[in-house]
Amino acid sequence: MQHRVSLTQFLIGEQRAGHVSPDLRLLLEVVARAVKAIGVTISKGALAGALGEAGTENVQGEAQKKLDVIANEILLQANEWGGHLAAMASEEVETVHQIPFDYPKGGYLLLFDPLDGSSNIDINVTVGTIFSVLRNPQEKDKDPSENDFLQPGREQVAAGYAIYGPSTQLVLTVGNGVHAFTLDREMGGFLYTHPFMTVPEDTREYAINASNIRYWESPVRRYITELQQGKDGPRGADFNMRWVASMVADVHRVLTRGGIFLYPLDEKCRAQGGKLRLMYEANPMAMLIEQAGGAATTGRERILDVVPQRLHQRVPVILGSRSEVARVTSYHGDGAASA
Ligand code: AHM
Ligand code: MG
Repeated sequence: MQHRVSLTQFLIGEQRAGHVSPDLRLLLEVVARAVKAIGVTISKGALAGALGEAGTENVQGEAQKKLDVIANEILLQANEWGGHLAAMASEEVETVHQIPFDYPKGGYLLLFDPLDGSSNIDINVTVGTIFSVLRNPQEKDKDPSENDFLQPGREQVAAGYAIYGPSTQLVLTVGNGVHAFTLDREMGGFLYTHPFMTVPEDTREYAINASNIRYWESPVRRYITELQQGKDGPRGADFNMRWVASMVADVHRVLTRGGIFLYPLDEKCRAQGGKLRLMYEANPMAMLIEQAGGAATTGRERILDVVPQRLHQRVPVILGSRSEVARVTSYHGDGAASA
């Protein structure tokens, strides 16, 4: 039997190399346990009575699925007691989730989208969990405020996602490359299967919700039109399109074989600033993509440099293979971005 390194062995190695502290290692192990539990519930589907609407709305006015609520509860409960966290923030929770007073507090802040792509749950298509870890800037005995979370993405000490697909994988960075682990369902543990994932510099594949074309700004319309013209157009090559509508699945494809993913600013989402959330969707994905050699921008600036104003702030997202991200970003600089 092939010997594989477990997630625990990998993290202990990272700790010995000085890339993670003991508390961060514990945090990541707890997140891994929580996503295993989420994955089990997802895989039971209708048998667990977990499909369908919860009948509630989250802070952003979106209808919650039962699994949104279940996944959120699993992550909150798993991370409350270990003493590694100062507080948490979630897509499904309006404000900061404080650690109950009977547990010790640690030095980290954890942010997550408990179940990304939840419109795909009921049709049995891949969904995921996205998370981001920041340092708590507060003194240890104080409850962190929303303000303490509002750090630019470049301050993240770890970021990752779990993808619940044909196999369940945990994809992780602690600032030393991107590493993926595959869940061994019989043994119940994550095993190290994809060291140092890299995004190829060039690509011939793009991902965008093309039904929004009439809302796009002119730089995006120009870029996508050129791709669609294929070898008869200015690019002189054919491009393929994929759109799963689960960011985790679309970004995982980009991390695995390259590509460019866009959820740009458009007229439909302009008032909100974008579609995807900065703190627990765009920032962790941008850190992963940059760590894998790709690039991530809003079209106007590097995502990891955006200074957050609100916990649930939204931003435009353009990420993936460097050469394509650079091209569409340069179109934004051509003076036509507001058209
Ligand atoms: P969610 O966190 O509420 O599931 O929303 C985010 C999702 C992303 O996973 C995906 O990229 C996008 O919304 C899909 O949007 P659309 O349905 O407009 O194509
Ligand atoms: Mg999401």
